[in-house]
Amino acid sequence: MTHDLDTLAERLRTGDRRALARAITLVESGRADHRAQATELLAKLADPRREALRIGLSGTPGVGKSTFIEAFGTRLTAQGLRVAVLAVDPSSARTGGSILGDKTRMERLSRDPRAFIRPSPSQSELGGVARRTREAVSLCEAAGFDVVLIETVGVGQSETLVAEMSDLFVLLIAPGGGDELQGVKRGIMETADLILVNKADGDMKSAATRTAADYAGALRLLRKRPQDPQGFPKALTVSAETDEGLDAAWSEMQALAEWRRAHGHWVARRAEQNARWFAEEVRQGLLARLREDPATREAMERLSRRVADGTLPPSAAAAQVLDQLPEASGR
Ligand SMILES: Nc1nc2c(ncn2[C@@H]2O[C@H](COP(=O)(O)OP(=O)(O)O)[C@@H](O)[C@H]2O)c(=O)[nH]1
Ligand SMILES: [Mg+2]
Repeated sequence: MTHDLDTLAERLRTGDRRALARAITLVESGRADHRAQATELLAKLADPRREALRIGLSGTPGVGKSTFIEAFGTRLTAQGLRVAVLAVDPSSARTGGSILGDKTRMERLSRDPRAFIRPSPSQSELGGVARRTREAVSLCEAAGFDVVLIETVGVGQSETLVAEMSDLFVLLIAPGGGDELQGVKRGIMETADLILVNKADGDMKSAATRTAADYAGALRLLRKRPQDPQGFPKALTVSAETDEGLDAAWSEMQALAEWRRAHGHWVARRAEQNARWFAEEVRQGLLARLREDPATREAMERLSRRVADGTLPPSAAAAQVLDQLPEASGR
């Protein structure tokens, strides 16, 4: 298999999309032998010189994410850039429908030789989705993609998760009637680098312009972040249908990315993200070992009954489990 992995790594480095798809399937697999291969493959491919602009994109269903990615992605590939699209949708196992919709809305991009689109796997556990997605991002970078768009629906933790693995975080908003600011959680406003009010066309154009002005006002009230130049975060109008504002949005993204590179924020942010993933991998690995250890499992089952009936506090039960573990160096 090592030989196969070498071949896969080599093909992937040339930008071969089938090799990339195979590699992502490997990192998505729940099988232990696949996990070991995935880890080996990622180590083989590690190359800090291959770096894409990672753009996180979030927005509620129907706001136009798929339409935006199709239009925006196509503009980027027309400039010669290679664009990968990954989706994070922890609910896709339940709904299933969003992928079907995406396939028709991203028809042009999915046929574009400079693009690669990977729908969310039918996996519901957020922890698994996080690992799979950040590893898929690394694979896209190793394959030489210039831009990686990471799309998520604006529900629950998936939004935070995507923001934490992106260089830039873009929030897509629909034009509204004035009370729409309340619909966006403050935490998400604080993570956004760019707010794009989509559907700024036809009847909705003036509403979109007002909404963008409202958001621009709200953004000015937020605490200034060290990773932002003057004027950021920004709120702009776009239309994924007429392409209006898409070039301006791309210019803003590039300007922000360049400023952050020049001022050390880019490197610092990536280093911090890597450190966090490393700690998370160790944490997950330890938990997996605990789950696999028969004595620990037996103790947890036994104690959980007493915790459940209230005869033992959870903290005391946990202390008993931890106390019976071998010393860290004892393995
Ligand atoms: N007028 C207008 N409609 C749009 C625009 N972008 C998306 N839509 C429409 O909004 C609906 C939802 O779009 P979709 O891309 O599937 O949204 P998603 O659920 O966020 O991926 C579709 O009917 C699109 O045609 C836009 O810029 N202008
Ligand atoms: Mg969609």
